[in-house]
Amino acid sequence: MAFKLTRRNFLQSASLAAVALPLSDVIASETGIEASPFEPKGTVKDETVVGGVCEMCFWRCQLVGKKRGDRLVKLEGNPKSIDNGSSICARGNAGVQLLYDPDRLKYPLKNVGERGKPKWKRISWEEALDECGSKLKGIEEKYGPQGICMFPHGSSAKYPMHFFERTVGTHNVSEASFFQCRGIRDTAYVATIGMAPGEFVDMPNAKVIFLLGSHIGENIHVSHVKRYIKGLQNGAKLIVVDPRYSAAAAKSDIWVKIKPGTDTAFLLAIMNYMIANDKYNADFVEEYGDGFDEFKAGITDWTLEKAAKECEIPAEQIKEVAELLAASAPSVSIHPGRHVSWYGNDFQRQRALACLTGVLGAFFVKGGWVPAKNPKVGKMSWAKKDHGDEHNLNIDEEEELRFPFSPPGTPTELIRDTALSGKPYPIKGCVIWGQNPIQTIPGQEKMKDVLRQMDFVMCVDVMPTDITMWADILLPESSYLERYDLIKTGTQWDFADSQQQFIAPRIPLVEPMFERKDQVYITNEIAKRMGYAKDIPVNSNLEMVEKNLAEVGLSLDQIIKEGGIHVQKGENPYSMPEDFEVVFYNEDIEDAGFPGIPTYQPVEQPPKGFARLLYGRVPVHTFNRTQNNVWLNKAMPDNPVWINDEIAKTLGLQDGDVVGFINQDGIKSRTTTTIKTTPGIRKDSVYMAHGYGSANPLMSIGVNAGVDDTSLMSKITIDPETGAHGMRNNFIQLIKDDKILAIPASV
Ligand SMILES: Nc1nc2c(c(=O)[nH]1)N[C@H]1C(S)=C(S)[C@@H](COP(=O)(O)OP(=O)(O)OC[C@H]3O[C@@H](n4cnc5c(=O)[nH]c(N)nc54)[C@H](O)[C@@H]3O)O[C@H]1N2
Ligand SMILES: Nc1nc2c(c(=O)[nH]1)N[C@H]1C(S)=C(S)[C@@H](COP(=O)(O)OP(=O)(O)OC[C@H]3O[C@@H](n4cnc5c(=O)[nH]c(N)nc54)[C@H](O)[C@@H]3O)O[C@H]1N2
Ligand code: SF4
Ligand SMILES: [Mo]
Repeated sequence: MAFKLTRRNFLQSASLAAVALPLSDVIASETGIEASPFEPKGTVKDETVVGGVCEMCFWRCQLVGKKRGDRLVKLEGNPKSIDNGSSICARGNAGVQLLYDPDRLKYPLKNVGERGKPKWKRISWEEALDECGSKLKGIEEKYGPQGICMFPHGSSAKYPMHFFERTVGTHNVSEASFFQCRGIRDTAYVATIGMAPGEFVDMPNAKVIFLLGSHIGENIHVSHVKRYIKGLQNGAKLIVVDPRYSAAAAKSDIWVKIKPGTDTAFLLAIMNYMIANDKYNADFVEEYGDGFDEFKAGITDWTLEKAAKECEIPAEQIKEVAELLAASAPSVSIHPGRHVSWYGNDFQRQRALACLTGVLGAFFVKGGWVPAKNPKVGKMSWAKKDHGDEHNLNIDEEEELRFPFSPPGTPTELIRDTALSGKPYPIKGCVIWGQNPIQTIPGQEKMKDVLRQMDFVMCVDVMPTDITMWADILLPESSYLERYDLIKTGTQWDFADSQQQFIAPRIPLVEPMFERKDQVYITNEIAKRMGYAKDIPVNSNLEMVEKNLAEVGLSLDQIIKEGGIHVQKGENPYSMPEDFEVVFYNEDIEDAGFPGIPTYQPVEQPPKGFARLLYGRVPVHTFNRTQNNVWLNKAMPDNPVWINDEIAKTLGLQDGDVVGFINQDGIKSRTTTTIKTTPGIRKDSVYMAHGYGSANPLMSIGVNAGVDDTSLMSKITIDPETGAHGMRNNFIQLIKDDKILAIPASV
């Protein structure tokens, strides 16, 4: 989609000019439109305000704001930060445009049309909260607390999530960050080393950085990218395993162009080769390994040749990778990954990654996996009550866990299936807070059916994204630049021997505009109306932050004096806990009915004429949430689909051709995008950036820009150990000029 200068775009770009010129002058002189509500009041002077914490993604870089009068004109990294420092990414920068986006939610709205085809009526907060409180209470009384489900994500969703889970007492809470993102990684590492791994790899000190499907550079978390770049500058070799020539692959020493879904076979062959040739870290395994003999015996099948055939890569390359890792051990950063909900065979792959780190002895050593030791702060929230497990959908009639290695919460699919079948009980109320389950969870039509059968749906958001079209009541939250909020804690980005720690509460940089409210206000008002006034733990976001700081002897005043971030001495990150062990063969996993040794499970292959749909991040967007941001839209207005150049040639396709898609179930994309032909992707797959193709006309910039990858994911795959989604088992054909183009198997 080419950039067009509409009035809307003009106003947005005019606000860029406002950095130099008061906005009212720009608007008045060039358009004759009345002055903006954001016009600075009083005497205009420039100032820098501290205490901002970014939430354009979930990494929470620390910010300062440049203000002219009341208006925020620029965001920068907080120079006091020992995390992101003065750097922020393109999305962080563009936070100013989220703040002043004219399409942002401003007032409580009631849907007087249909779910999915809303007609909005502006209502008062009083009416909106009364409606939410009475509807949710009604559902709780009729069906029990389990009749309410919740889809939360992000910092502001924690407080309401605790209310519904701990106080009201529903188990039916499903966080996107677990069930469609990193939950599998966390529980697989817990089953192997007893803790979740974060992305704690000491890349600055690594001799080798090993990335399996993590495309750092396109996926951007500032301090993480800094670590990675520092490692490369310090001479680390880079191994990238990816079916696509990603930004990371472009920097790599070895690019393993693996067949999608076969990574576990690759990892097992590396380990088998190292063990068979005595190239593994026997001392480490001897001291910290558990079940190593069973593991060793269980993977002997995985010769280089067998894996080479399965993964469609040269045996020589697997050997080269194994040799390089072995020669550089233990200073190797085996990245644990982050978005790992791929194929439904992911728990086993994540276990294999953890075992590979163990075989190399790369835990708690320079250049290896080294967990950050973050400072403690208070965690003021709703008190935990015991509601029993009777209605926990993850526990079956025999009192066994259906998904024994599920991350916290209830697997999304259990909630959706229960809502649709009414068995074992109805789910009739839905609270959505900072998540966009329409574009986040495979099975978009299923999600719509789930929402259709609800008695009540409420949604708290900042933008009119697609999920908001499904709400009965839609509440506008103040953005991360307008509210006090959770405290970001962390450690120095570069893993120095004695890491410093930091504590950075989110402090608003501007007052909330229009009628937007924050999460403590909204949750408390609903809680009061549901009869839970006596359980309310704090009265405002500010009080929550103050109390959490007070628990560690700090105050907001002090932190502001210190420049928005409190820095203190940290601990040596390389010290290993006393009882640390790497469980290579895990009996508990076997007792639960799954392979106790990491095991490769092949995935379904594309049917004839189809290619596998792969997706991922782009540097300038965060999923769908930034799609309406005028700066970011200009940077990447749609999501061109990557297709192998030889395949493209046989189909007569060229760069820039406009195409739509149809998937294996006959589902067509609603919108189109352009073609990007490249040798940098396998012939059996196509790739597109996730998050595009919004359907909500209220997003005047993002609507219909590019294609929504989730809309093409009608096949639902579940990882059997965790209950999390596998999302890369859908297959597509292209549609050009109304003709379906079958993808040749080979050319
Ligand atoms: N097809 C596909 N699906 C995916 C992925 C993928 O790559 N492809 N990635 C997966 C991963 S890794 C993740 S982490 C998840 C992310 O899944 P989501 O969390 O659903 O991601 P977003 O699209 O950012 O949607 C978040 C919603 O929160 C709103 N929001 C933003 N800021 C605020 C705020 O301050 N307050 C409130 N109340 N709302 C706010 C946004 O406007 C948006 O509607 O998606 C997963 N699903
Ligand atoms: N700019 C930006 N940065 C972000 C985010 C964002 O939205 N925007 N989101 C953040 C979040 S919440 C997360 S979880 C992370 C996610 O970041 P990552 O964990 O890096 O996940 P994806 O972006 O899904 O990565 C997709 C990569 O996996 C490759 N791939 C596909 N199939 C296979 C396979 O079978 N095997 C292998 N080895 N590789 C495969 C794809 O080609 C692609 O390069 O990014 C974070 N950083
Ligand atoms: S990585 Fe970018 S978007 Fe994410 S918190 Fe940092 S500056 Fe914000
Ligand atoms: Mo994620």
